[in-house]
Amino acid sequence: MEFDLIVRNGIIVTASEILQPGLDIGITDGKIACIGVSLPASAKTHIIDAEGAYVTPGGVDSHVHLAQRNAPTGDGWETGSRSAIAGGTTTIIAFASQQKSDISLYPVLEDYDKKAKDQSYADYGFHFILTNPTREILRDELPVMASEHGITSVKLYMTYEAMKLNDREVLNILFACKNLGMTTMIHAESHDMISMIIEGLERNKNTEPYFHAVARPRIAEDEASYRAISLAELADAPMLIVHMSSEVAVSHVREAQTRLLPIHAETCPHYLFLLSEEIKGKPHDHFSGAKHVCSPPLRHSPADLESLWQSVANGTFTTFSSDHAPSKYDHPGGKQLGMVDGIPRFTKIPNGLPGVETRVPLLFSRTPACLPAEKAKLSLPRFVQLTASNPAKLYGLGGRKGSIAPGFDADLVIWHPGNTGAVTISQGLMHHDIDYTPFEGIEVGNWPRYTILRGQVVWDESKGVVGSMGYGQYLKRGKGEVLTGKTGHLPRGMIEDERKYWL
Ligand code: DUC
Ligand code: ZN
Ligand code: ZN
Ligand code: ZN
Repeated sequence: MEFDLIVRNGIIVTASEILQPGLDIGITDGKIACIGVSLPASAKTHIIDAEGAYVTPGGVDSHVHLAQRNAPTGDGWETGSRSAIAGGTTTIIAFASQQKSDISLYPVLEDYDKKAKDQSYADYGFHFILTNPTREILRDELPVMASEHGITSVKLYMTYEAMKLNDREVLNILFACKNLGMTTMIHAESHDMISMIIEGLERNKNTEPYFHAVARPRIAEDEASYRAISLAELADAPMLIVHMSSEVAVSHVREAQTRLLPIHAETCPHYLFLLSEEIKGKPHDHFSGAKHVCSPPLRHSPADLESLWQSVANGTFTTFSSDHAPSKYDHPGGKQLGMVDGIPRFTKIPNGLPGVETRVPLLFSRTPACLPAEKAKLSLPRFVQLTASNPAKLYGLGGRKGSIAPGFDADLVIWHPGNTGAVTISQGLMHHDIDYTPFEGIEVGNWPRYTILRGQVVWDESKGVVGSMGYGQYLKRGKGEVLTGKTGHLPRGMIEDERKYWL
C-alpha cells in the first residue's frame, strides 16, 4: 500500500485508550488507511515525525456562531474557521438561524449556505435555530432537511424575547425531532425570572455590565433545565442542554442519566476557566466587563467551577464546545452597543465570547499530558471524547470524524508538550477577527504543533495557518447516536404508555 502521508511514532489517543508509543498512521486520499509499526514509505510519501508526541483526533466543535444575522461584528466563515484550525479544530457545526418572520427554512438555509460556501478552512455543518416552529416546518420541511441536506439537529431558546419558545412549542419540536431521529439542543434559562429581575435592576439604575450576572442567577438555569428535561421525558426524546454552567442544573441531568433517559449536557471553556469577577471589568473602566458578557453568565465562586470539572471527569457532560459567539469590543456595532449616550446598559451588550481557537488547547492543558497526574482534571481519552468523538457521534458524523481508526477522515492534532512546552494565551496569537480574547493570560501546557484535515497539514505552529480558505467541505450529517441512556421510557408515574391515548 502506498501512503500520501505517514505520521510516525506518535502516541495515539482515542476515546477509549492511549495506544503504545511508536505506532505509525498511514494516510491515503485523506483517509486513515491503517495503523501499524514501521509503515513503508514510497518516494511520494510525506512523513511527519511525531516521536514523543501525542496524536489526537481533530477537534469537532459542535457549537459555533459564525456570520449569524444578529451578530454583525462577529466572525465570518473565513476568520472563524481559520481560528478553529489554528487551535486544533477541524470540524465546526454552526447555526443557521430562523427569525420569527421566516415562515420557511429553505431561504434560511440558502442564505447561511451562501455565506459558508468556499469560505471555510474547516469542514462544517449546520444546526437550525428554530424560533417559529410552524406545523409546516415540523411536518414538511424538517424531514427534507434531515434526509436531503444532512441537517439533523435543531437548537431552541427558552429565553430572549426575539427567540424564545413556550413549553408547548418545545414539546412540538421534541416530538417531531424524535420521530425523525434528530437531536434537539436547548438553551435553558427561565425567561420570566430573568425579565422580572431586569425590570427591577433598570428601575434601580443598576445597569453596568456586572448586573448581567445578577439578572441571570443560577436558579434561572436550574429551573429551566429541570423543565426542559421533563418535557423531553414526556416526549421520550433525546435532548442536549447547551452551555451548562450550574452545578444544580447539571445534577438534574445526572439524575436523568441515572434513569437512563437520553439527556445530554454540554459545557464550555469559559464556565471552567472564568468567574463572574471578570464582568466587573477594570477598576477604572467597569464597562470593559462587557468583554465577558455571555449567557448563561460566568458564575460567582470557585466551587461552581470545581463542580463542573467533576462533571467533565465523571462523564456527565457529553460535549465540550466553544459557544464561539463573539462581538468586537471596541466597535460601535459590537460590545459598545451597551454604552448608550455614555451610560452603560447591560441589556444592550451583545451576548457571547470568542473561543473556537482556545477550546482544545485549554482542555488539553488539564490532562496528564501537561500536568502531574494528581493535578490533572481529566484523562486523555476523556479529553478526546469531549472535544471530538462524542460531538461527532451525537451529531451524526460517527464513522467519519472524531476518531483515529482506518476509514476515518485523517483529521489529526499533533502535540509536543515535552518539547515545545507552555504557551500563554494572548490576543496577539489569535486568528479570529475579534479584538480580544477572554482567556488572555491563561497558560496552557501546549499548543498544537500541527493540525491535519483530511490528510493535509492546515496548521503548522512554526509557519502559521497553511490551509486554504475553501478547502473545508460541507458535511451532510446522518442521524445522531444516543450516547447516554436510551429511548423507550415511560415518564415517571405512568404504569402503561398513556401516550397512546393522545398521540
Ligand atoms: N446562547 C448561545 O448559544 N450563544 C451565545 C449567547 C446565547 O444566549
Ligand atoms: Zn444559547
Ligand atoms: Zn462603574
Ligand atoms: Zn451559542
